[in-house]
Amino acid sequence: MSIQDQVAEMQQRALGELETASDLVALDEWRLKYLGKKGELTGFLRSMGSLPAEERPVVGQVVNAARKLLEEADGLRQTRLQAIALDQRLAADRVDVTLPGRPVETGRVHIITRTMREIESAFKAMGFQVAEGPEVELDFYNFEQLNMPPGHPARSMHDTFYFSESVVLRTHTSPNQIRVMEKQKPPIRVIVPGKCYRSEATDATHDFMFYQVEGLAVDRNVTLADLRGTLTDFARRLFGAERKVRFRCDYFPYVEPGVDLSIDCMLCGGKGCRVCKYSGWLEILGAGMVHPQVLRNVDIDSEKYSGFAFGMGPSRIALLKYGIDDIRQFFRNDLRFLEQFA
Ligand code: 2NM
Repeated sequence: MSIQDQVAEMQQRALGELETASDLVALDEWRLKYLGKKGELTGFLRSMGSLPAEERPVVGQVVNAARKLLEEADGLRQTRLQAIALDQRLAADRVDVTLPGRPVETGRVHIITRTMREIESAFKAMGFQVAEGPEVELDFYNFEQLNMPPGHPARSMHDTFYFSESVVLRTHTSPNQIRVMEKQKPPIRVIVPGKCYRSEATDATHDFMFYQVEGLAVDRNVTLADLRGTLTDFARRLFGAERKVRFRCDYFPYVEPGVDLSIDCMLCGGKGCRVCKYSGWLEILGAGMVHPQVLRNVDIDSEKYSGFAFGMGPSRIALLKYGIDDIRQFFRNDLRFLEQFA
C-alpha cells in the first residue's frame, strides 16, 4: 500500500475514533495518538526518509493535509465536549430555588444575664457604678480584709476552693468591694457583679458556681435609713411597685448591724404557696452597715465615713421571679429549659 493510501486509511480510522471520544480525557488520548510528537502523523513524516527524493514533497503535502483536517475535527470535537462537560457541571450544581430555606435560629440572652442586667439597671438608675474584679483572689481580700482572719468561724460557712494557702477562688464578690475601697475614696456608690465558687454538694438551691451582685455606698452620714430606702426602691423596681418589704436582723461578719430583706410573695400575694414555703415572704438579699474595722482596713476614717453594703444571688432572684424549682437548671445548657425565658 502506498503511503498516500496508508495516510488515507489512518485519517478514516482517526475520524471514526474521534466520534467515540466521549469526554475531554479521551480526546486528549486521541490527540496524542494521532497528532502528538510520537503520534502516527509524525511517524509518516519520519518514514519519508526512506522514500525517493521526488516523492517526498507529495507525501509531505498529503500528511500535512491530513494533519490540518484532523486538527479541525479535533477543534470541533473539543468545543462539543466542553459544551457537554459544562452542561453536566451546571446540571450537577443546580440550585433548587423552590426548596424551603433552613430556619435561622435566633439566639437570646441567658436568663441569668438578663436578671443581672435588670439588677444593674436598677442600681445604675440610683447612681451606682459597676466594677468587676478577679475570680482568682487572695485569701487576704476574700477573707482577712472582710473581718475574717484565719480561724474565724465564718470561714467554714464558705466551702472554699484553694489554689494554695493564700490563693482561692473567690467565695463571694465582696473582695472586689475591698479593692474598690482601696483605690477609690468616698463618696463611693458601686455594684460588683460576678461569678463566685464554693466547694459544696449541689442541691436545688446550691451550685458550686453561682453569680452574685453586691453593692456598696460609702459617704459621710450614710445610715441604716439610707440602706432601707435604697433597697426598698430596688426591690420595687425589680419585683413591682406594690411590693411590701420586711427587714430583719441577720449576721454577716463584715457588717454591723446585718439585715436581710424579704418581699411579700408576688406569686400568692402573701397568702402562702410552694415558692414562699407557705410563709408569704421571699428573702431576696442580705445587707448591713459596713463594719468600722472593714473601713479602717482600707484606710477610710470610720469616724468620718460610714457605708452600707448588700449582696444577692441573681439565680435566687430569677428562681423567685419565674417560679423555677432548681437553680442547677440555669447552667445545664438545656435549651428546652432556657428557651422558656425568651
Ligand atoms: C452581703 C450582705 C451584707 C458586703 C459587705 C461588703 C464590704 F466589702 F463592704 F464589706 N461587701 N459585701 C455584704 C454585706 C454582702 O451579702 C449577702
